[in-house]
Amino acid sequence: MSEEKSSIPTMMSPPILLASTVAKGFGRGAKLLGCPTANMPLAELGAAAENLEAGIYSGWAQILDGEGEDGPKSPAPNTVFKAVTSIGWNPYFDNKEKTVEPHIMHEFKEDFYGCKLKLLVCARLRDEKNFDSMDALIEAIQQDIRDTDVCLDKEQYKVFQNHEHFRMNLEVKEGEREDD
Ligand code: ADP
Ligand code: RBF
Ligand code: MG
Repeated sequence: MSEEKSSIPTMMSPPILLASTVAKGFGRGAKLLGCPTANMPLAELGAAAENLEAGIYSGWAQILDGEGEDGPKSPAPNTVFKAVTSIGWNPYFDNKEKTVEPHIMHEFKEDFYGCKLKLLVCARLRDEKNFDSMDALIEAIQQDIRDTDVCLDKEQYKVFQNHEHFRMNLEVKEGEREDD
C-alpha cells in the first residue's frame, strides 16, 4: 500500500525557462529507480538554474535535434511533453553537485543523449527528501508523476504547453530551410 500523499502544487510565476544539451549522469535513474531522467548540465543553464531552489517540480519539455548536421536527432521534435523535474543534491544518494533532471512522461524507444532539451518549470510540488529505503524513494517518484499528470491538466498550467519557448527553434529551422 502506498503511504505517499499527493502534493499540492505551488504556481511559479513567471515560469522558469531552461535549455541545454542532454548529458550523461551516474546512470542510476532508469536502472535503479525505473525512472530515466535527462540530465541538464548546470554550466549550460547559468543563473536561472543556480537560483532555482532544490525540490521537485512539474512542467513541460521538448526534445530538439542536437548540434551539427550529423548530430543526434530528436525522437519527437514537434511534441511538448509533461515532465517532472528533480533539482538539487539527491539527499538519498548524497550527491556533491546540484543536478537538474527532468523525467519526461512518455516511453521512448531509444535514449537521446546529446539532443537539445527545452524545459519550462511552472509548478513546485515538494522539497527533496531523504528516504529510509530505495523503495520509498521509488514510491515518492511515482506519486510525483501522478501529481504532475493531474497538475498539468489544470488550465493555469496547461497553457504553458504552447509557450513561445517551444516555438522559437522550430521557427528558426523553417527560416533556414527557406534559404537553402
Ligand atoms: P543518466 O544518469 O545518464 O541520466 P538515466 O538512467 O537517468 O541515466 O537515463 C537518462 C537517459 O535516458 C536520458 O538522458 C535520455 O537519453 C534517456 N531517456 C529515455 N526515456 C526518457 C524519459 N522518459 N525521460 C528522460 N530521459 C529518458
Ligand atoms: N532524490 C532524492 O534523494 N530525494 C528525492 O526526494 C527525490 N525525488 C525525486 C523525484 C523525481 C520525480 C525524480 C525524477 C527524481 C527524484 N530524486 C530524488 C532524484 C533521484 O535520486 C535521481 O533522479 C537519481 O539519483 C538519478 O540521477
Ligand atoms: Mg538521469
